[in-house]
Amino acid sequence: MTTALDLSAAAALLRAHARVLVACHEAPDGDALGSLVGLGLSLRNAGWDVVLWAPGDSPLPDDYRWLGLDEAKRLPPADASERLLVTVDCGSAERLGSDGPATVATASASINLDHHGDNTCFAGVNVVDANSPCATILVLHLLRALDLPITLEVAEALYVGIVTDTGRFMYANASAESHRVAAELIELGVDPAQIFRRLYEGKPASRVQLQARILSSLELRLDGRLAVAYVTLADLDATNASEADAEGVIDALRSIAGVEVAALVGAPRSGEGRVHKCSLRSAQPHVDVARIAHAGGGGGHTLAAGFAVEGSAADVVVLIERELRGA
Ligand SMILES: [Mn+2]
Repeated sequence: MTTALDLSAAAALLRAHARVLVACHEAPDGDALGSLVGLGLSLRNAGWDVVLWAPGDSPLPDDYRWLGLDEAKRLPPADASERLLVTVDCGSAERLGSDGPATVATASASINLDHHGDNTCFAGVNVVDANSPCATILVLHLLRALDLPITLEVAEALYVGIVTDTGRFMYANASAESHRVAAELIELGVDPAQIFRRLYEGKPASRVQLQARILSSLELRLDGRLAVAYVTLADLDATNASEADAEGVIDALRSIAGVEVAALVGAPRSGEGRVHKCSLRSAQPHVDVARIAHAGGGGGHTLAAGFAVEGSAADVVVLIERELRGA
């Protein structure tokens, strides 16, 4: 497991660079976007010239729009090579998408701020702590190292990363530190009930309709150790929902008695041919889903990981079953 906590080197590098490019991983979640906005806003408030980069071409999730995502670029800016690149919640240069490796290689300097155990330490300075519940807590440590004020907007963005990555303080990573930092952010003005409403309430009916269809595809395999469900293009068309609306279904799969691994197999996106993506969650402390994801060429955390394979949905299941049988 990777631990490389070079916070003071990261702070020194930021002090030496007036122009910064902050980037998160493709298909970003709440922690990635909370880190992106929290760090970006805070640096800008203190006078840095900041560009936000959220790589990819599918729309950013509506749940997090209120963070102020409209300014985020989807492609690296033309002057990327002249900026200090700071990546957040991103385990490898490849997770920044197809422009990732070249952008990392040509950046004037780089900082990698992350909590994935399989982080490749791809940057010049790596602040990687696999024991951190989320990336936004590492962002907070960096802001403190720089002695920057935490405004309410920044505090809300950081809080989002904690809430989403700890499964609303229910997963094994919901440590004392996650609660302590949450309490600090609440003292700075964050209203947990308001954040809950923004993240989880007032959603379109199409989301629940999509989730109902996905749940109806549930299969229990390997004597109930593996719960699999599928998102198909027909589901997305019939409900007029997006793939991101499937988020949360996997928690229903992992809640089933006897299940060790929950798997949600995604529909291939247009232009991706037969590439099937798969999200994995561990339902038992001793089951490491990152190991399964690595076997499929992906990565992630012990309890939450993912991979993609060129092949059918059935090929995805074959791979998981093979790894789980060997476990
Ligand atoms: Mn994260």
